[in-house]
Amino acid sequence: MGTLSVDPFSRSFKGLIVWCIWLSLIQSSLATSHKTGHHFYKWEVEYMYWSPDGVENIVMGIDGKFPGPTIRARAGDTVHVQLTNKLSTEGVVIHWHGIRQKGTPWADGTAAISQCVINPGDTFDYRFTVDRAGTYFYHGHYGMQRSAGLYGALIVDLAEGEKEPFHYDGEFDLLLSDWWHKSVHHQEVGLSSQPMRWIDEPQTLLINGRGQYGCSLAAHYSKSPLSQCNITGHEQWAPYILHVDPNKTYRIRIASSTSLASLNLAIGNHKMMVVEADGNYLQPFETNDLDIYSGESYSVLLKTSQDSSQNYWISLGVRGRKPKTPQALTILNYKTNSASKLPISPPPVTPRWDDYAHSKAFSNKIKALDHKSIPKPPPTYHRRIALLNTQNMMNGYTKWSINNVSLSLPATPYLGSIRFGLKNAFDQTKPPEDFPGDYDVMKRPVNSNTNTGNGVYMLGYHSTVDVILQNANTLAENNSEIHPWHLHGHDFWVLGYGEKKFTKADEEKFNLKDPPYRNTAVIFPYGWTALRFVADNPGAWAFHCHIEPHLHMGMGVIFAEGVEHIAKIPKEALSCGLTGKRFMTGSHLG
Ligand SMILES: [Cu+2]
Repeated sequence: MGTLSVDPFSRSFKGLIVWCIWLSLIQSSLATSHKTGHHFYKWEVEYMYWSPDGVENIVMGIDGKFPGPTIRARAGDTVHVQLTNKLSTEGVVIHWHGIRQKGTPWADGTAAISQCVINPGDTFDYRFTVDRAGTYFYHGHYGMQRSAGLYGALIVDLAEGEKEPFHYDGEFDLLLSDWWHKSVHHQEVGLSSQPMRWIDEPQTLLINGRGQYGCSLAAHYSKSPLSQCNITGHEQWAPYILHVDPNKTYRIRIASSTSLASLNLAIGNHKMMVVEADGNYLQPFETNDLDIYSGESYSVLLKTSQDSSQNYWISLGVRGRKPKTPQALTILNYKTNSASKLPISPPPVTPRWDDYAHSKAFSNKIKALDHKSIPKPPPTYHRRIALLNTQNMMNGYTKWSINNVSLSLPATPYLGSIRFGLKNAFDQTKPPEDFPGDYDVMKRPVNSNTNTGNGVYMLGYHSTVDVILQNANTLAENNSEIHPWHLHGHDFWVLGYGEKKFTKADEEKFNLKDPPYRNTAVIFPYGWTALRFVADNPGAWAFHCHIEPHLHMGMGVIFAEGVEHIAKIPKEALSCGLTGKRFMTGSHLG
């Protein structure tokens, strides 16, 4: 852990040498084989006292850690997490974000979709293959447990003998999040009250679970009057420092698990080369600052080629919403200096929150690398689904809706109810494929009323599906918001972004040559985003806005395909709702 005063590299040098010799012996014995590994973790999820930003609060931790432990495996390995719920008063599940769960759709960790929640005291076994190298993370997917702090990093290295299309000497992993002092239960009750009480902006941005509320990070050097700002390096909220050697190349893996905030990261005096997004290689491009939305991950390469007699600020700020949250700061420490030496150049300034031209320019630079690991998009689609994103009212409650349906999850997980044909488990009417042609996306809804629903978009197995995500004005005049959409079980090609309402003519501008292959893509205010994917993964999959309060207020849909091809679903995944009742009466599920 990189903290102010502890140098991880010198902690146990002797032990390191012994370990290196041992490791090289093992590696030479494995050099000729391509053995896949098995990683077993026994985890307990519980609430615990923690001070993520210097203010004591409760967080949802794993095995006494916040954020949860990092999972590190190689492509092709099996990960087995035996998860026990120690929360006492609520259920839990964990979603492995970016892992496609081929052949194990019940391990996707989505409550009411792929499994029943794990009850207090119960244990559930997540077993899945990590089939592709990349930067991923995991997080709670029940209620708003991501906001409660249930997340951690999941890094998949290349299989033995494979090579990255770029070189680096060292690596850092940054998991970004946002933090509220108000408890997640308090936040949730506000969102589902009448009238709604919005959660407002986060108090603090966290880097690897560490932030400094009410401190300018620089302040602790100048003796701030606030006790939490006098950081020695051992506090739970001491910044995660990046200690680097001069003239090296570092890979910085960055993932955003924020509940709400769209972020921008910059490193003073240094440019970054962006090389990976959501587990897929990109055509490398250089940038001064990186936009990252909730649910996305990137790798950037950093050359430590600047004046090594100085340290530099790394800043993280909010985009897309009026900023009420201070920038998070940490330090890029050239090891030639003390980590506590204050940078002489000021922290990079986050681009203006509403400079969407800057955000769009960044998104449009993202192109897939021509690489054997990334498939090319099919030239045409079988089915196009247009999804209009609106904010609505329902009996005085505020909702988010897709084609005027606000998602309300059923009691029986879709995976079980579709597999076993339990028609009473969810709406059997097909959700709408489109929205009225005369809908004015630039204005507030004429009729703001909406309905809840939980129907499923049943997709033809192996069919190519296009999704047009259409943004619109919210309930407030002259307002439209950013929504990062995340697809479970698949990657999609991002064929393009556009302004205002999507028209047939926009199709001409689709990028079919080198579109990025990702699992999360943003829709900009008043804009549209076009995606294409192949429905080749049997299962029931969520497709939703990754802003947690938005999903909680209904901003998502369910896709399902090939469910009849799914082998035996573990009973423990389906021991609730109508599938659970079948177990109780002893009747077979199928
Ligand atoms: Cu949203």
